[in-house]
Amino acid sequence: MRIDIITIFRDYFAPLDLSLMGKAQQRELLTIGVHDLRSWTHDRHNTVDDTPSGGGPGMVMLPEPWNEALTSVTSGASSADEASGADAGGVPTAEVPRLIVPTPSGAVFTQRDAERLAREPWLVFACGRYEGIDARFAEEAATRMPVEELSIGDYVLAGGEVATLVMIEAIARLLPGVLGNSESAVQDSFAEGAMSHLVEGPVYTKPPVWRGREVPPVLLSGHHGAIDRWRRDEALRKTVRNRPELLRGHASEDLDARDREVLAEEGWPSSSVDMAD
Ligand code: JET
Repeated sequence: MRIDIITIFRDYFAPLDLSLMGKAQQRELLTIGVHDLRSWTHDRHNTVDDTPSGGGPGMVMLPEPWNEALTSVTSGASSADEASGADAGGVPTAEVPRLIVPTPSGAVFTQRDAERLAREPWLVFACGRYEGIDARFAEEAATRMPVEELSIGDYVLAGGEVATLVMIEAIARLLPGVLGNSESAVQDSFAEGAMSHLVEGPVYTKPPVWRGREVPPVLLSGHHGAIDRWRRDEALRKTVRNRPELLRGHASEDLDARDREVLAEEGWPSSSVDMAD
């Protein structure tokens, strides 16, 4: 997969050279180009913003530098920061990328979006700042490529950079070969249930007793049936306590007698579970 990022703060993306993402890039499973929006300004102050039309606080990003940046990045033509070593190298892996614009007003990015976007050959992220990017930029871009405005959650960040990092990590760890064997095994075992209906319960490692606190004995019993059941109990308890809205989406036919017992212990009305169907 190829990913291009357009930003006024290239330094935000230094962590993409570390750990899993760094290894994925070294192994060429992932190619990331980070581009400075100011490379596509033409005035002496490299202006990227102006006052909001209609008045109001803050500043709005100008559409023209964004459009020039997107055109340049998606045509494979050389740009100022390619000359400065910013280019990820090579030719684009597909003719038309998908443009992602992180914004609090976008549709919420979920694991389903990560899975879907991990199947794309080429993504471009546009990191807005201030009060956002002039809306005509996304309209214009949409005449040339698919455009998605996505939110990582209901809070406001100073700019799209951190949201872009979040989405790239969620997407890239799903690319074939990116996770090592141990990590991919973990992923397989949770692939179906992960973040769809139940959150994961607690996990433990060695030592079996730490500061007087035991690992739950069932986990050391070697009884795999009992271990699976215990893990599901704990996942149900944690879900009802922390994320009850996930459980409301749980069809009652997916709940066995023991599930209902655990939920009743947590004070969850079984009638509400039935009503969710
Ligand atoms: C965000 C994403 O804050 C978030 O995104 C960054 C951001 C901040 C300010 C303006 C902005 O503009 C984007 C734009 O889109 C059309 O103009 C983006 C919070 N949750 N998810």
